[in-house]
Amino acid sequence: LTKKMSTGIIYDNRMVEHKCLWDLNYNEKPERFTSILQRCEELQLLNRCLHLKPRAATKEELLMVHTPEMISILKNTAGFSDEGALEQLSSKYDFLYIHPSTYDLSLLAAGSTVELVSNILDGKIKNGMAVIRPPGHHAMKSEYCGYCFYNNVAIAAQYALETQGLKRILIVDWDIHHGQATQQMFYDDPRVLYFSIHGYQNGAFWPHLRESDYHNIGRGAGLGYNINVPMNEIKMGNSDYMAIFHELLLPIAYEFNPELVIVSAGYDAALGCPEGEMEVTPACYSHFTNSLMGLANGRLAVVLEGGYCLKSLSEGAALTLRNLLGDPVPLIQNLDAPKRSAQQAIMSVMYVLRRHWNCLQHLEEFNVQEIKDPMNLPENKFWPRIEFVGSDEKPETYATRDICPAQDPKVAAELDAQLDALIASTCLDVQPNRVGFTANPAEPIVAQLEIIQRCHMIQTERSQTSIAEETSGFFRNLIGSILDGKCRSGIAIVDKSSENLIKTLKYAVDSRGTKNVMFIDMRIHPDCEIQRSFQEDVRILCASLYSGLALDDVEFVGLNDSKRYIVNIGLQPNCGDAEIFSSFFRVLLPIAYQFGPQLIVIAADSSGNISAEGFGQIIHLLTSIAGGRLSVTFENSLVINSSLSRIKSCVQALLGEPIGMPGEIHHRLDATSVCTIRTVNKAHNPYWNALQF
Ligand code: X5A
Ligand code: ZN
Repeated sequence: LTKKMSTGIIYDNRMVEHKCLWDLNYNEKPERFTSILQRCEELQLLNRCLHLKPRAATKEELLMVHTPEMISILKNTAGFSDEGALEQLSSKYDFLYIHPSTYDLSLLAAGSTVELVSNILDGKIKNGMAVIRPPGHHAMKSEYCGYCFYNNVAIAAQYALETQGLKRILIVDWDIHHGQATQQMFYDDPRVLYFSIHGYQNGAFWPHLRESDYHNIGRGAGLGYNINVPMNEIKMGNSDYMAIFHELLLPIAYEFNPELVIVSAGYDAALGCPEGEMEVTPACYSHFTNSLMGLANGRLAVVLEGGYCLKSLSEGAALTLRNLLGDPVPLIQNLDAPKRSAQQAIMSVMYVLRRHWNCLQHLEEFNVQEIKDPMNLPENKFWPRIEFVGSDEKPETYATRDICPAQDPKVAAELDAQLDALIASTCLDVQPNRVGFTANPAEPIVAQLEIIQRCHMIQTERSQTSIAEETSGFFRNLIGSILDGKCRSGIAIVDKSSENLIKTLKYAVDSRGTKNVMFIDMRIHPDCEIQRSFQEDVRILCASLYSGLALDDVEFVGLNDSKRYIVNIGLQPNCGDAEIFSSFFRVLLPIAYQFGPQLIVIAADSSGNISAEGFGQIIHLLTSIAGGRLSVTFENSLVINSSLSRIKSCVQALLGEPIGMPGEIHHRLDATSVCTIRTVNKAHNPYWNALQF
């Protein structure tokens, strides 16, 4: 049996020492660090992690991305007790304070990030989180900036490239500020895909740089490997961020196929953060995290950057860690259409990158009217500073107090109450068994699947009457254990599933009162009977995603009041993972998120053109929804090798173990499939407003 790999955590208690001596209310304050650890402790997450030993970065490591002056200037301040001199030096930089401990702690922050990444690459841990300060993503080659001294994430990425020979690293920067420094460091490098979602406000949002806009997509060999999603409005929330993940980040990430994913994890886009003024809920960070965990064999390093509302920061960070540990992803509700300006940002990014990424090619016939011209922006008072990097326009001194406008106390109290309610309603139950398993007892396939031993057997009485009856008992017990909270998810290998699926779905909604269930038929011949049984039932969404003979019109969306609850994605028999992934990201996943089911039931078999890995990845991505309550039924009529590997990959996904990557998603999409996806998308977008693209 393979050993279950753990989640690492790295931090150093000395990191509370770094503080602003002349402005104790400065946003980047020690309580950020303590509140995160305290929340992780409360949720009993720390004792489940492998604790890595923090260490200082070496000079060689720093010099991989910084100049020698970046070391010496700060080194000269170490232990220095003249507060006035520290304040004066700090004023030379854009948003910065230096404390006598800053030099040592910046080295520790950078070194700990390298340590986290190297432990992941050595296979000592599966994934992990660095709870560190000072943060890093604004620290440029030779300029401290934005509370940052050394670029922790960039150093760790460069370390992975240079000493471990990695060829593809994905850096996701979900901090509300653009990590301009990280962008600069890898701008020419196709080995590092930098993807940042940040506030922009047409340049009015700090750091006020033109280089943060969407048209900056890399240079030379690195062209296409720098992606900025700038947001020009405040109050962006879960719907906007999930759209960015589904429409851009995930398709591109899967096509890029990284060997390592590093997150510049700021929590300043979270609800309540006065810096970001955005509205991402803490639970949404679990979704971000989970959706990246299928990549790179699960090698994911989450590194703290910003986040200045202690409540949403600590909750968001704790839920991120909890997700790394494999706990279920909390539900996020009330997803809506992304805001118009978020849609514009997404479309602008698609437009500039469409020639670089196959997954964006469906946008050839783009409505260019929708795209803002990055060179022709409205006036704003920051433009003189906008070419800040490498220009002489830099001001002599900067403010040394934090000038983030004080929040209206009434608004702050409301936000606080809203956060308390959200935190209280986040379901924290962890089921005693991760994956339930059931099969016809004599089923030979079970003996061939070692991985099944890691599942929880669900005992079922053998039926004396018929196989159909027996199967129906299996299903009921499996779904029952999931709904009872005994198992998080389940898998069944059975005969004669079709007629029993209808009974099972009815059992879930009628007998168990489940509010809504999503059924996904991924078999080569989806069953018309199932769809017909529920075509007028708003509680059950019946989707099919298959590559075989057309089941029904792909434009059919259901009848009467339940229009929208039938989703048919019938792809060409010659399609493969690329087309299936595209339909999944562009249609099925956004609909699934918006539907927000309490339970997902999937019917699968061994046919169709999806690879075992592709299938596992889709199952993994679906575990974000419905709190992970997902059951997969495999038809065993065709017990062949391809079904063995598909079942294995599926169980791996349900167990939270690394799943491989589908091989074939790097080619242009089959034109007919693109057409089908577009048709289904068009048929459904009057009903599901998440489908805007
Ligand atoms: C790491 C980070 C932000 C600096 C903001 C200055 N820096 N207004 O979030
Ligand atoms: Zn930030």
